[in-house]
Amino acid sequence: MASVASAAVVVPSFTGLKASPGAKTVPVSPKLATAPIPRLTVRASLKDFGAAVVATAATALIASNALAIDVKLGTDVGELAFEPSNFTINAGETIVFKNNAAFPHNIVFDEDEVPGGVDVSKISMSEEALLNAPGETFSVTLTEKGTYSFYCSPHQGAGMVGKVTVN
Ligand SMILES: [Cu+2]
Repeated sequence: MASVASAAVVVPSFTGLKASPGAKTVPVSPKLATAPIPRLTVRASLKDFGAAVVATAATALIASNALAIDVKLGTDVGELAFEPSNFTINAGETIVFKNNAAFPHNIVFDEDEVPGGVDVSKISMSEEALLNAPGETFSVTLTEKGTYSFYCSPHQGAGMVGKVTVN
């Protein structure tokens, strides 16, 4: 199972979190219409609130999986690499690849370096597809035990490759 989600799209899918973003901003602003400066303050804090909801939703997404590991696409210092690039997970665990720096990136599993019987087209992005936006993610759940190699097609030549062992 694999899915692509941008940070902007994740929240609306959380129908359980209806307390989210803009909904509460409308009732608040009119009450403070006569006090311009505090209103600016309130708006700023509501904006922060929205960001907090997004973060909570993202956490809920991860928590809803039995187990998950986050892999950064591009290191914090901007290197063209997966971080971590060599790691171990348990069968059924989800890998969440997240755009971090130096994007666009993508994730393609090497058909010659996955456990027998695994269809790489079902766990990979296409060679041409790219994660362009900051924070955009690609998630994949691996169920077959063994070693898998993957790469970022635009940056494979620059060494943006990785390996995951599923136990
Ligand atoms: Cu890349």
